[in-house]
Amino acid sequence: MSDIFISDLHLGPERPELYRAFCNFLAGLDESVEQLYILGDLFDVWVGHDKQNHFQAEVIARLKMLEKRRIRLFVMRGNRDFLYGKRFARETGATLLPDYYLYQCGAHRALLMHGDLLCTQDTDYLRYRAVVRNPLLQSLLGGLPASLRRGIASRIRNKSKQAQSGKSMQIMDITEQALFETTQKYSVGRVIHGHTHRPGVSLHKTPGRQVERLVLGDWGEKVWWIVRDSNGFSLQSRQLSQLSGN
Ligand code: LP5
Ligand code: MN
Repeated sequence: MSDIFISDLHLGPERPELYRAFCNFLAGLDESVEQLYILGDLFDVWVGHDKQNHFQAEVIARLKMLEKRRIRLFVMRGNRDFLYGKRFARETGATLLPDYYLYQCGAHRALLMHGDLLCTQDTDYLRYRAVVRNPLLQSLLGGLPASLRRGIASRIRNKSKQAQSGKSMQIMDITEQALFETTQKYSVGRVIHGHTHRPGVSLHKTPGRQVERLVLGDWGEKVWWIVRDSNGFSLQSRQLSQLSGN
């Protein structure tokens, strides 16, 4: 039996090859797969439900199909799609996960996160995050027509692009201090996250403790996923073209 973890697919109607890879990836999950975890940024931008957006409905329908195959779906919010709520959960059949979630299967344990909260040097982003995650602001924005919500999202994207051009790669990466503090709090020696788009497996050591970090890559040139089976966790990838049929 196995569980699969993916993140940062950044699906959108302007990237049909990603959507095809996503459909083929889901279709290719074999019978050993019991649970699929999506750790944020499934969509490139999610501004809430949008009737005009047929792409949203297609992705939701694909996810819902997992139910019939008895694959349980868990979805975490990312920084591009933090507005998921009960309706998204109902329509996809997913369980929405909190920002920190302790995954456990027998002796296999890992703290699941999107990854942005570990980037503690990116203080501008964390300030912005606290504003847009405010439930009151979200319910106000949620009441706006979808076209307005799309407009706000695109302004935030532009501001973010500008801001990022002035930030170093180091500022936009996780800090070991946050990694050690967070894993200590959850008494866990392994973290799985995405967000940084810097896939890899690394071991971080501090006196008396060590933490394994598995970072999922974003879907682009390659498709990334982690498998947890009886052998433990392993990060895997394939060329996008092999899955998208291009
Ligand atoms: O994702 P990535 O890698 O491009 O960048 C992130 C951080 N940026 C963001 C912003 C997203 O790119 C855009 C999100 C759009 C979703 C919109 C949904 C909301 C719609 C609302 C309508 C209902 O997350 C970037 C990090 C980077 O990761 C690396 O970790 O650095 O952070 C920034 O660049 C943020 C800037 O530092 C500050 C941006 C200020 C924006 C101010 C607008 C405030 C308006 C709030 C009220 C609507
Ligand atoms: Mn992200």
